[in-house]
Amino acid sequence: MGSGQVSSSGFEGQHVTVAGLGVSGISAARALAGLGAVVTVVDGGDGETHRARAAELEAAGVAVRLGDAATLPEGTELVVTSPGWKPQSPLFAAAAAAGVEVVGDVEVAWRLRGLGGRNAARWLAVTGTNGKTTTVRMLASILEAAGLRTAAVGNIGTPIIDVVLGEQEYDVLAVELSSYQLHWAPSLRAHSAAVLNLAPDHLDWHGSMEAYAADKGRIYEGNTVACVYNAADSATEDLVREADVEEGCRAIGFTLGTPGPSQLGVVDGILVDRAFVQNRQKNAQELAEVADVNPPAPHNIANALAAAALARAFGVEPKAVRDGLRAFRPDAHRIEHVADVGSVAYVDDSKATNTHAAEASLAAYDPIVWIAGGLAKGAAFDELVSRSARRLRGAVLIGADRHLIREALARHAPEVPVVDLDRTDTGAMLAAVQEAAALAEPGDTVLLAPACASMDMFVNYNKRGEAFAEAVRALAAERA
Ligand code: UMA
Repeated sequence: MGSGQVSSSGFEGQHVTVAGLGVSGISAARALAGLGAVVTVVDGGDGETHRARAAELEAAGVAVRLGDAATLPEGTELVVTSPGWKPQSPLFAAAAAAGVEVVGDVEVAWRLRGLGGRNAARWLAVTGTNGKTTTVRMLASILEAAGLRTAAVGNIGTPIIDVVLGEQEYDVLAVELSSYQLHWAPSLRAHSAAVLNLAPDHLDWHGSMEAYAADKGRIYEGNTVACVYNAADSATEDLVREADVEEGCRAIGFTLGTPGPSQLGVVDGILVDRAFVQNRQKNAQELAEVADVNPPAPHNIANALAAAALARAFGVEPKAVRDGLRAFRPDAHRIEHVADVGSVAYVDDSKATNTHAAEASLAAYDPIVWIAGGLAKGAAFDELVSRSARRLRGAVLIGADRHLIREALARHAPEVPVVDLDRTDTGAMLAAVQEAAALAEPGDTVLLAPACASMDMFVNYNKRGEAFAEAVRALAAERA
């Protein structure tokens, strides 16, 4: 960081409290201390990991207070929160009482953007209940294919402050934003943004579906070129209508059917653009073939169309859309075929952390032995279970909130055999796979699609997926 930046950031000498000692809190604390702020990090945790992280930050001149997430440090002038902290947290009530502003790390990144003349790259932003990580990665792949300097950042795991303040220069950023991050980023103004879909999720954090939708809708505020919505999900279009955008910014829909004017869609196996073409009443531009999308499942084609719309809004040529989609490789743990053991397929969709995502993967197989459960985050399971019931051979339930799924199964699929694993330790996955194998018949699919978050049993959904794959390998070895 050059001294020019330090003198112009506005943070020097400011007393900043950073809430959270996780990925975003560490990034924010380091960056703000580097800009001359007087930083204190607070965190409710006080375990070994927290202490190790605290020691590292303290060595970098940051004060850390563990084990108390409620008291506002004396003299705080600004609170920078990590996304996971609920708005009702006592720390924020204390901040409000003291007249202290609370913002998120994304807001800080937005305010620092272009500081010292660097990294004023425009942001193409993506949110939605499901598909955002895939879409952002597809978008980055397309932008790269167009020869642009870009990165996939944000909720995907790379703290955006690090990118904005980093040494590397970018032309444009593909930014994944969660509803939490959007809640705490009031002045964010993306070049263009997409809301992929809206289904109940994180209701414990937001308090209601309305509040969740309103936070998602913030992504469209101040867009300059395009607000991209899902034509099959009217709630996303409603959010565009409600947004206050720059003069001339357009609403662009994506659809798995034939696109109308100002839409991208699919005609005879071809992804076509009727939005960013001359005379869109009559013309359509071919972008890629459905077969270029990896994997070409319906929800993923929708993701590809949203990514293509954002890239086209940024001026990317059709050929780069095709090349970028072809070069894209999907994430691990997203409907990933792990192995066949006997004549049973084992599929890992650990990434299905909510009911909407689980429903998409349950729709893809028949018959299924379903491994589900974890942290429900305020969700209800009746719709998911009633829609999927006829495809279920059996269910194996794990995790803290498994009783909610068990009750929904009892209501809507009483004939489906259920194994309720009364344990939340990491080793429970091995037992779950064994139980699922016992229920499965030749030709079935054992599908890990938890419909819940993983943090009651695992560090994250990657670790949950890895535990599943390991258990499947153990099963294969046992049966070899
Ligand atoms: N903590 C408290 N009190 C609280 C809540 C948390 O003290 O009330 C502390 C915890 O002890 C922990 C820290 O805060 O030390 C964790 O903060 P965090 O939960 O905000 O997590 P980070 O490690 O900072 O990661 C966050 C995102 N996590 C969440 O939004 C929950 C990551 O998204 C993101 O990749 C990262 O910032 C970088 O931007 C993860 C996620 O699960 C992947 N996102 C949700 C999703 O995609 O559904 C929204």
